[in-house]
Amino acid sequence: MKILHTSDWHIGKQLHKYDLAEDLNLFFDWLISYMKTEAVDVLLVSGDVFDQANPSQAAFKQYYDVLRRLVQLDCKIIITGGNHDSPAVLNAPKELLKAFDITVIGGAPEHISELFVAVEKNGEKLVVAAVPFLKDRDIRKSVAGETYATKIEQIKAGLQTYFSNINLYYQENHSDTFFIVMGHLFVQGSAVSESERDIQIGNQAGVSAHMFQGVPNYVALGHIHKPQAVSEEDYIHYCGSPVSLSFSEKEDQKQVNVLTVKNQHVDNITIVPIPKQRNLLAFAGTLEEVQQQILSYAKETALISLVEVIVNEETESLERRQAFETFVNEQPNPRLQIVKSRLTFANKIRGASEAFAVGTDVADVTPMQMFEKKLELQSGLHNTEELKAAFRDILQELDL
Ligand SMILES: [Mn+2]
Repeated sequence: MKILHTSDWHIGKQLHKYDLAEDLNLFFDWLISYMKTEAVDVLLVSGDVFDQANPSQAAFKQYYDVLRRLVQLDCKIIITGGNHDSPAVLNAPKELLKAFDITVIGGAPEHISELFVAVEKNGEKLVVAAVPFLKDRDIRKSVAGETYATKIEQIKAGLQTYFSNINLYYQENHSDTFFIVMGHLFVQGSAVSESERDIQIGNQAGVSAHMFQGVPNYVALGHIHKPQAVSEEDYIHYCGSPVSLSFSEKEDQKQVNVLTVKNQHVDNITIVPIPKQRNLLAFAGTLEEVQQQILSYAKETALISLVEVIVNEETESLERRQAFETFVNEQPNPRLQIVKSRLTFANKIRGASEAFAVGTDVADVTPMQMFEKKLELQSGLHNTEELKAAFRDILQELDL
């Protein structure tokens, strides 16, 4: 039996207002042809199907289009909700999709027994615990007046209990059957990228890989966009997002994981690289240097390259600002599009520091100004521009 593990499709995603629907369409074409050729029996989608809790009509259309094509493959499909998904939105067509052998688990159900999906194909059996993203209330009893540290501890303990109950339920009801656990969470030891939105109080709520106790034969995780096996535990895998969703993922080789099960054992785990259809690039330097890089860029991919431009100039001047604006708006290379640009000056006329006088009301200060102020006060930082860029991305992700 062949099981294909993918996650973090983020249908509807825009990269700095540039729609990535085409990237996903090409991935779906590739996925379907791969599944057909390799006769994949089970498809697991481990959360973040949509980018937004309330997807656009175009995003729904893309979702149903790909499901319609997948249904023709005679393949069991299991889809779980991620932190970006609204459980209610994902669950709305659940009963209808059941008729097409698609199981959807949008959010944590009343009882964990409802997470278990038994699959039988070609004389081989397996059971999947299709665990979606777990919200605080699914795993933690809120206590008034609790401190930050204890909240994190509670979430960690809650997750551990939840997953050990999953193991327990499996051992009591399905033991000896090949066992896969799906999950959408941060497991410690994994490297993150800019585009994972951490709802569970940042990465500090990450749990240890030991939590799975070696019980499942394979753990199919979503949430982290950079594909990776978790620490030493080679049965726990993030397959990553199928396309690059942020500039921090520009170097990633995207993949799907294909698990072959024979006689109730893992026969092999194949990492299948997804062909890259678009390059994401960052060009940095003075305006002249960046112009040069952009004009000489000649790589050809199916989709035009998306570029982040970071220009650092010596002394602030209106003329430099205008030259920058003009270049960004009118850059002539048809192989790329600038979707994100920033101009900074080593010598500012008026720095962020002057934006704050003593007694400034916090309501008058933007989060970005606050962050810049914090950086100013922090001595010995060498990567402030990078930090600012990362912070700007976070603000954008959160729509602040
Ligand atoms: Mn995601």
